[in-house]
Amino acid sequence: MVDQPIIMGVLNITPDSFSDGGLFLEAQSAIDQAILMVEQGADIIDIGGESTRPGAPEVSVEDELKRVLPVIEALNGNIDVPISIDTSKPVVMQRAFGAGASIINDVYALRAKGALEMAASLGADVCLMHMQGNPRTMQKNPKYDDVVSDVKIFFTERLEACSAVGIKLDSITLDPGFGFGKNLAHNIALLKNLAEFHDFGVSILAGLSRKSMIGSLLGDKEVDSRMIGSVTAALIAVENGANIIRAHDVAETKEALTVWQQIKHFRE
Ligand code: 7PJ
Repeated sequence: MVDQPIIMGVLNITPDSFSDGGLFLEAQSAIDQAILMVEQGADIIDIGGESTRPGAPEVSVEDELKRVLPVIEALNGNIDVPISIDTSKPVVMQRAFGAGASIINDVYALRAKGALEMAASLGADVCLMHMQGNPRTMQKNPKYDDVVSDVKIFFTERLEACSAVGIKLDSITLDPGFGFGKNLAHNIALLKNLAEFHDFGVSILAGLSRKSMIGSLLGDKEVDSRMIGSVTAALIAVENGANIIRAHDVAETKEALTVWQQIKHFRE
C-alpha cells in the first residue's frame, strides 16, 4: 500500500482524427508526452490504446498492440517509473509486459476470459476498476441499490477471484470507476465515501481527471477546460483517502498534492 498519494499520468494513444501523421508521429508524440509527465512528477505512466469513453467503438487486438507496443518499448529503460497498461485483453497484457510494462490497469477488473490467469502468470500488480455495464451502454440510466455497498460487493467478489488464482492482496489496487456506469449522484456518493474502501486493506485509485462529472459541476464545461475542476476533485479524493490519482494534468496535480501534503504534515 502506498503511504503518500502518488500520481498515475494518463497517456492515451488513440488516433488523432485531426492529424494524418500516422503511427510513427503518434508514437513519437506519446513518448515525448510520457517523458514530460515523468519530469512533472508522475509516479506511474498509464498507457492505453483502447478508448473506454462512453460510446467509444471497440478496438481490435492488432490495432491496440500497434498503438501501445512501440511506445512501451521506447520508454522501457528510459523512464524511471513503472509503466501500466490500460487494457482488458489478456494478449495485450502479455505483449505489453514483454515490452516493459509491469502493472495492469483493467477497467473490466480482470473479468475477460483468461485475464485473471494472465495477470497471475505475469506476476503483475493490478488495478481492478468497478464498471456497471460496458463502455458502449454504461451511461444509459445506471442503477444501484446503494452505490457504495454495491461497489463493495463487486470488490469482494473480484478479490476472491484474484485470491483463487494466486494474485496477492499486496499487488492489488481498487478503483470505484468514476463515470463508468454512474450518474452524478453515484459519482459524488463514491467520492464522499472513498474511505470506506480502505476496509479491503489495499490502495485506492481515483480517476476523476477531465471526466464529465467535472464538466457537469461546471455547467457543462468542455473537456479541455476541466483542469482546475479535476485538480480540485483530486484533492478531495486524497483528503478522503485515495492513494493514487489518475491524472492528465500532471504538473498541476503534483503541485496541488505537494501543498496538500505539506500542510497535512506541517510541524513547527
Ligand atoms: C479510468 C481508467 C479510471 C482507471 C479510464 C478517462 C477514461 N482506469 N481508464 N480508472 N478511466 N483505473 O480517462 O476519462 O477512472 S479511461
